[in-house]
Amino acid sequence: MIKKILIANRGEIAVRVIRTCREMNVRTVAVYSEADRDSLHVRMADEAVCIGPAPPARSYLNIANIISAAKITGADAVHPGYGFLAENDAFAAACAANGIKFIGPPPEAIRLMGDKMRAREVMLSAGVPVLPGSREALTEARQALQAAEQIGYPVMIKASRGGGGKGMRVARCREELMKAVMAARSEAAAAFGSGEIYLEKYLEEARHVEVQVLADGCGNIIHLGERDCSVQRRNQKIIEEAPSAAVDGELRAQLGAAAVKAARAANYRNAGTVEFLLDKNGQFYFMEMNTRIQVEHPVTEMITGLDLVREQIRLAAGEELGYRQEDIQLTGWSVECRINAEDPERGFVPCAGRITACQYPGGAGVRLDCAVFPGYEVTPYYDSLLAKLIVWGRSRDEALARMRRALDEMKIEGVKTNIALQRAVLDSEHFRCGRVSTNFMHSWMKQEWAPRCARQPRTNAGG
Ligand code: MV4
Repeated sequence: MIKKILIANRGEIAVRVIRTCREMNVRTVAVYSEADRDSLHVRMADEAVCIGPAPPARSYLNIANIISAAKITGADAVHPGYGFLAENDAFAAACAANGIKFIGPPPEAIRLMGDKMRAREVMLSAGVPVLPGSREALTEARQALQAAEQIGYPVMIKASRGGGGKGMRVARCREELMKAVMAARSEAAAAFGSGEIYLEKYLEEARHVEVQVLADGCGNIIHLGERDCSVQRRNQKIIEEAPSAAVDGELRAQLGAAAVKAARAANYRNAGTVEFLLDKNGQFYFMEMNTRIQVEHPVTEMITGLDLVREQIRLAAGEELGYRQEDIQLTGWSVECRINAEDPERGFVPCAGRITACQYPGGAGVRLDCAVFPGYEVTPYYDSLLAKLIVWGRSRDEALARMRRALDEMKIEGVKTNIALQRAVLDSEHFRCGRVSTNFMHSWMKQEWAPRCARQPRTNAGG
C-alpha cells in the first residue's frame, strides 16, 4: 500500500499527480524551488518542502535533496512526473536504496531504453521492426561514411544518449554527412556527456505515432492505442491526438502487438510509451521507448476513460493490471494543444513575466491541465509550458470544433503565448483533413505563418 507520495516535479504535472492522489486517498508532498514558493502544486499538496534555489540542477535535479525530503516527510513513494529526474536510472535506484517506491519502471529498464543503440538492438532481436541503421557506435568519420553508404542516403545522425530528437541531424550526401557528424558529436557530448552517435535511414514525410503501454509485475502487458504526435516544431510537440487519423483497427492491432513485444523485451513495468515512425504504406518502425508518463497522456485518458496516474500508482504498489486487452475500448477522439509562454512571431523566444489575467475555457468535453493563475510569475528557469488544453469529441471533426471554440475562449494576459498560432494550425487545410507528417509544421510555418507575421503589425502589449 502506498500512503504518501512525494511529487518530484513542478507545474501542471505536479498538480495532475496531486489530483489523482486525492481521489485515491493518498497523502501528498510537494517539493519546490525558491522560485516556486507560491506555486499551485505547493498550495495543493498536504505538505511542501523547499529543495533548493531556482536553477533545476540545484533543486528539481538534486537527487540527495529530494531523497532527504521524502525521508523527512515519511513518503513511501516518489512520482517523478516527466522531464527532470523521470528517466534518470540513478534516481530510480536511489529511491529503491532508501526504501522508497519509484513510480515508474525498474532502473534497468530506464538505463536500457536510455541507450538508444542498445534499445535498437534489443528490438531487432525481439522482432520489432527497426529502420536500417549502424549496429555499433561511430567514433571516426570514415566509419560513419561507410555506414551511410551501406544504409543509403538520406540518413539521420542520432545521439546514443539522446532522445526526443535532441542532437538529431539529417544528411543527404557525403559532404553533408561529414559536417553533420561533427556537429552532432559535439552537440551530443555537450548535452548528454557522451558524443556517441549512430546512423539510421531517414524516413521522410512519416508520422510520429506512439503507443501507450501498461505492464505489471506478473507478466501482463496491455496497450491503450496510439497517439499521433506528428505536429512538432524543433523536437517540441505542439498538438497531439488520439487516435491517429492514419491508423485503422487492423494497423492498431499490429502497432499494439509490436509495442507490447517491445515492452516485454525491455522487461518493462508500469506505464511507458513506444514511439514508432509510420510511413505512407502503413509500415512502422521502432524509434525509442519513453520510460515515463508523457506530457500528452491525457488524450489517451480521454478515449479510454482510464486515469494513467492512478494506474501508475497501482502498478508501483505491486498490484496486478486490472484489465485485459479486450477490456480496453477506445471511444471518440481527443486532441491536446500545448499552450506555451513564447512569441511565435519572434522565433518562439520564451517569454517571462507576470500573468495579469486568465480566462479559462470550459464546457462539455473540455479539460485544462494548468498550474498558472493571475499573479503567477513565469520565470526563465523552467520550460515554457503554461497549460495543456485537451478536448474530447465523438468524432475528429467534433473534437476539432471544440478545440477551436475552447482556444477562442482562452485568454492569458501579461505574457505572449502561442494560442493564436494553435488556432491558425487548427484552421489549416492539411491539419483539418488529418494529413499531417513530420514535415507538416515546418512547411506550414514557411507557407502560412511567416507571411502572416510579416503582414501583421507588432504591438508591444503582452498577451
Ligand atoms: C526520425 C525521423 C525520420 N527518420 N528518425 C523525432 C523525435 C525522435 N524521438 C524521433 N524523431 C524522428 N526520428 C528517422 N530515422 C523523424 C523524426 C521526427 C521528426 C523529424 C523532423 C521534424 C519533425 C519530426 C517529428 C516527429 C518525428
